[in-house]
Amino acid sequence: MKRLLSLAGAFLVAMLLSGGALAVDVVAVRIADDADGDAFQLELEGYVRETLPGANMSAAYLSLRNNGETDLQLQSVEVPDLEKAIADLHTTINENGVSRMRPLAQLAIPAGEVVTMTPGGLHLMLRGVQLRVGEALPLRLRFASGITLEVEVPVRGLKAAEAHHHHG
Ligand SMILES: [Cu+2]
Repeated sequence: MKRLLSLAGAFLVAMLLSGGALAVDVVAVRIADDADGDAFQLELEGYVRETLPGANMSAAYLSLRNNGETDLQLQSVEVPDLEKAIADLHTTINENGVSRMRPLAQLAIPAGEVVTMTPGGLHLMLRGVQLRVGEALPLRLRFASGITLEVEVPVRGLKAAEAHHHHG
């Protein structure tokens, strides 16, 4: 799925294609700037883990590939449909053999590179959510350049989520 828009007031709504259980969900976004030819080009895929019964915390794992020539800064993520839900960028560090999560002020996605969130690494911490397999969670990604991207990520089972597929 590709779109070409002007950067002026750019607001793009992209829906991840949802298929069968093993389907790869990918959305590719291109927003061209007529002025200097710099384009926002992002390929994004990901999933969110289901919540345990009675729990309201989860984590989402996104893979963001910057196909443009400008570095991107993901500043914040919101859950537009859930009033009490909070999404925070977290990284995981190892301190004397103990894994600890640390909030990230923003996430840089350098031009031509891919940033992949994984269990035990970078992730999107979610609070105030209850998610079941088969559902999709809408997320709103805000970038430093002012671009806002809305996506839906599929909810995967806890075991399926651990066995994250590899892709090229
Ligand atoms: Cu976390």
